[in-house]
Amino acid sequence: MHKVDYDGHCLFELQKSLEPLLKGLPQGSVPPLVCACCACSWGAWVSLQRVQGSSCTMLGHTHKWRRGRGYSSQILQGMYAPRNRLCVLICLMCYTSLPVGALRVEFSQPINLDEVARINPEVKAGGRFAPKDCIALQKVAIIIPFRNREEHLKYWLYYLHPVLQRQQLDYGVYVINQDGEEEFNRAKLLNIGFAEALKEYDYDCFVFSDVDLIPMDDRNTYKCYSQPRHLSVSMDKFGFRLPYNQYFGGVSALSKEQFTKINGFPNNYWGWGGEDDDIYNRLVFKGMGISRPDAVIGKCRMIRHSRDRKNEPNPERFDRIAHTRETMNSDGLNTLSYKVLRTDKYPLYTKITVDIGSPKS
Ligand SMILES: [Mn+2]
Repeated sequence: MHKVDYDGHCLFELQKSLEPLLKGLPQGSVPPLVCACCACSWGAWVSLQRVQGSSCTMLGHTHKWRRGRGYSSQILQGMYAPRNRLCVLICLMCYTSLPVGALRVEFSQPINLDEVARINPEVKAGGRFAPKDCIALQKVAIIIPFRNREEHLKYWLYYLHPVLQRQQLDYGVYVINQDGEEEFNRAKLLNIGFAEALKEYDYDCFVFSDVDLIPMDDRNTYKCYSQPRHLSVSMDKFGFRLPYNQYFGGVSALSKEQFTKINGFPNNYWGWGGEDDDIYNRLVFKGMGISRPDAVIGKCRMIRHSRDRKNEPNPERFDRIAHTRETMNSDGLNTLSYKVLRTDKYPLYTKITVDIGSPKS
């Protein structure tokens, strides 16, 4: 089967759509070539064109062809237009809009989640989505460590669901809620998210996101790369720059393979700070490097807030970071223990409330 990859996000089953078109071709026609993918918002699925020099003649199309804005002759020339041959122009997801670039992100209006669900009708219970008309290249679980940040979560859902759909991901949103009053443990919650999401679906990519970080450009794709990905590279909080080169906090993406290779994240960073540097060390010790979007695409906003109660800076963090190499094999996925207290499937996310124990246990 021919498969076409549009910007790495979605596979389109070309053969099926083409069959009726190919049947109508005159005898002795040269086999068609796939010559372009277009980001279209103009109504055609697949069209068959004869390319002669710089001009294209449309020979047929699957349905609802409408010659709209951005007609494709220049796209054809730019990409792959052999002379005098038939050419198949493919429009993917014609009824879904694709990423648009810079987004306006602000936090002044209160968000009503019923309204957010209403404007995202394709998002299924528990915050699941998959494109209807093509096969997403990655199955992405988005893991959000959480406690008492309902207002931030509303903004996250309001901004991210439309973005993730435009990115054509097969995704699910998992909010991992730490029960009780113990110090917050971000990295352990992320480990739990990994384990719990995998019980539900065969995810191959995991995006770990703080609840208060919103991308300002939807070309910052929430998917995995050949190297672990750091997505929140230019945060407003840090003057839209990386605070330091090794910084891996905020939003990151690891494939299932990358995550298991480092034995997951540490379970024993209680309170604020350090766990992201430990994760960075783990990646480096396993021979991996960090991939990042550029500083424009990587812009994001953090919702301003005061320090949470029970998330004080962890005084042990510097000592722990200094020993990642010795501790990473005996602290992580292989020693993860917790108890799920309840699972709630809301229209826009799955909330898993967990007892994660305490530093002494
Ligand atoms: Mn924050």
